[in-house]
Amino acid sequence: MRRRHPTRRDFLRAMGVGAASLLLPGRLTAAPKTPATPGMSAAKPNIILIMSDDMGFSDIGCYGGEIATPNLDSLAAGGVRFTQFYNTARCCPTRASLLTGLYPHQAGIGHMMGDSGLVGYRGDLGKDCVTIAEALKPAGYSAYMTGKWHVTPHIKPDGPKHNWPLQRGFDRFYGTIHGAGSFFDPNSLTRDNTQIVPDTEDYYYTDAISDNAARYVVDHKREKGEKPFFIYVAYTAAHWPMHARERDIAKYKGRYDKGWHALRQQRYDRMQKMGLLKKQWDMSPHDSGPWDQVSDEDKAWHARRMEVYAAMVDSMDAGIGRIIDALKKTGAFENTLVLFLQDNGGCAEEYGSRGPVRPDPSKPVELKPMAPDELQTRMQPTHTRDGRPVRTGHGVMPGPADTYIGYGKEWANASNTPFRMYKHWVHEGGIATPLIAHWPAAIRRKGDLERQPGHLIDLMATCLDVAGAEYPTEAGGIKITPLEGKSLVPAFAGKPIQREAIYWEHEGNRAVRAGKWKLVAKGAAGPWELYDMDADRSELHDLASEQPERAREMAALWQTFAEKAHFVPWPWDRKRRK
Ligand SMILES: [Ca+2]
Repeated sequence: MRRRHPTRRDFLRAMGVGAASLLLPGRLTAAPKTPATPGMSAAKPNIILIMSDDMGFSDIGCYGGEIATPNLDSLAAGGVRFTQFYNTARCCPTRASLLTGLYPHQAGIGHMMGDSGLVGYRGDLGKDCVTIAEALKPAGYSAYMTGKWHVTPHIKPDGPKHNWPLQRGFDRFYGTIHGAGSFFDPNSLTRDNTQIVPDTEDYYYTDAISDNAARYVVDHKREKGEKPFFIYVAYTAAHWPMHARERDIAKYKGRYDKGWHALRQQRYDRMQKMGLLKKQWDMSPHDSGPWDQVSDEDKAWHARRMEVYAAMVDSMDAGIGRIIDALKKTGAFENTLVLFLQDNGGCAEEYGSRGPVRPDPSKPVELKPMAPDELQTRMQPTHTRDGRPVRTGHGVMPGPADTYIGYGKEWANASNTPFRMYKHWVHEGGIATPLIAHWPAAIRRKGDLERQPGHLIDLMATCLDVAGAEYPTEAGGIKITPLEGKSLVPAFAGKPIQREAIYWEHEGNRAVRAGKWKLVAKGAAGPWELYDMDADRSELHDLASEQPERAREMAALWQTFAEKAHFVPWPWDRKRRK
């Protein structure tokens, strides 16, 4: 057949994209008004959306990790695990996309909280989008949130609050407006609209996020009875700093003494055994040096960094267990859809972990304890509330409140087993996340793996679908950008979701996935790489030079969408923009 100028339809068909998607508009403007799941209870389900921070694809137990996550594993055993779910590679854009069902740039947050003046990069949640909480309200839902917000630059206690959770559809909020901070004294800690200080002597943020979410479940039952609720639980575990309770760290003492290569191999083997990886998907090359060439002193330091990381995940899982207990205690467990995912891949940023120990231990400084009601305003505190200096630098043993460092590239490489790259990049190591879906009243599959690709944009569509809610076309007189995502409800039952493609842009890193093909590039000027994800999900065999026509067509597909969805113009190439 002569195909000198293939049409978009020809192209998508060649990509293996289903015919049904070609007949449907690419964007959903209204969800069905009645729940779409056969056999679903007449009562509207509750929804709990749980997300963790800066964790790799293989960290939790039911995705191959050695970290003890019995509660997540139990949700996985009673529900469905997606093997190809995707985030946007970074904290802010992921949260903007999750909350709105749009690509992050369409919600105004293509990058972080800075305003570049470009429409996709304003750094503050737009008025032409709605949050899941806002969209569910007309369907009778109460909405609560605990944890990390991070979709506005206005983090000061007395600054503008128009984009704080209570002004974006949530009835109650406990958490942080900013995106990172001490786990023992978080900056921008807020209850509803008021910034506060930690309320207990042995405060630990992960526990507070869990316990406030559990409290919302119990309070809701008492105050609202059988009416449905939506809770968004956004943990900061296991983002830097590596902060954990000593008793949790102790559980992992010695667990990482064989080093990062051994850990990657152990996880790879387990993932193969669990069926999460295809046999032909090789392990990506190590991004870390041989463990046996690390000095004994550094081995102890590195091992401790990973022990604390594991402890952070461990305590998050224990907290998820307490939220599940609250659901069971209030009789809500059966008809609650619980979703768990991660906001980006393992993080290779060496935050605070390079260079000499600071402040210089040989020059003691006098620091005053903080007043009991003094708000913490620093992401990285200079000192603990009781007046001890907060230390960074190579060799600082993390865990306690007076330390502030990351876990490092080598362990991030292990977190992302078997994939390449990290948080920031849109190769699989940056964007692949677990997605666990658990809902006893409606999901009949127990412990199954679901291999269809999905993306954060689908979470809004899924919530609307199960709630029988409609996506608005306008709000407050402003036209709302049409929804991008697809409901995952069919996929819960193993049925196909029709979609054309999934797109990424972050810091000039770009990708498009259509069917089994993925085109991906590093940086604004990096060349396109082409991968067959069925054969090579670790992205080790670039087919761009073997299949130049496919690469060109996919690049054109990306460009067309990038222009529509405000990925471009972008701030990464200022010369061209001028
Ligand atoms: Ca993150």
